[in-house]
Amino acid sequence: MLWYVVCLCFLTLAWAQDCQVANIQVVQNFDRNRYAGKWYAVAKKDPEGLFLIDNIEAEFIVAEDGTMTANAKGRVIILNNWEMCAEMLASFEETPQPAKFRMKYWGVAAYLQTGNDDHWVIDTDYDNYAIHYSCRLVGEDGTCLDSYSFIFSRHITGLRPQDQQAVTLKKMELCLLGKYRRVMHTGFCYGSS
Ligand code: RTL
Repeated sequence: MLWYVVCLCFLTLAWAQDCQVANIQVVQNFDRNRYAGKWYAVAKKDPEGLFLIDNIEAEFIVAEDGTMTANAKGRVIILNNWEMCAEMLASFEETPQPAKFRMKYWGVAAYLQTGNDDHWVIDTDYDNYAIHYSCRLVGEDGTCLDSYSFIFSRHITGLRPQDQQAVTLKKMELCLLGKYRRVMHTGFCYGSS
């Protein structure tokens, strides 16, 4: 009986983990008003190329008409050795699924990266943790060839122990378990607007 349950668990996991971008589950009945406010990145999985390094935080703002924007900052190194706090802005475009957005982003300074990425909210309890995912390139086999993902927390100190299990499960579903690195908060961006 025990073996049967164990096998069933593995089968369920294998099924949940087919790594097809089209099968990735996002938050049901996503409520952007509850998602609004400040989040600290406590872990991240990097995409190819230049990216935010650490001291990453984001604030999501929902206007009266419901449109969502964000500002974010984080330490970056550009031109090979110039370290700075990148201040970024973003606007979000809705899709038929409430937890899936298209995110247009750009830097407050013109020399910073601009882009247009998916912004999917995979899971959140709104008050403590949120799991973000973005696939930049889907391969011919339907799996993601270039993705990035943030684990956000409302608390700069990290995830609460009771949220860690849910987050690990989602990392697994995203086929990204073991690919995240902790995001340090050292005060590098303090004083930036
Ligand atoms: C996240 C939260 C919502 C707002 C924005 C986000 C992403 C920012 C990125 C910035 C990259 C900047 C670089 C600058 C160097 O030129 C998802 C955090 C805008 C991806 C690489």
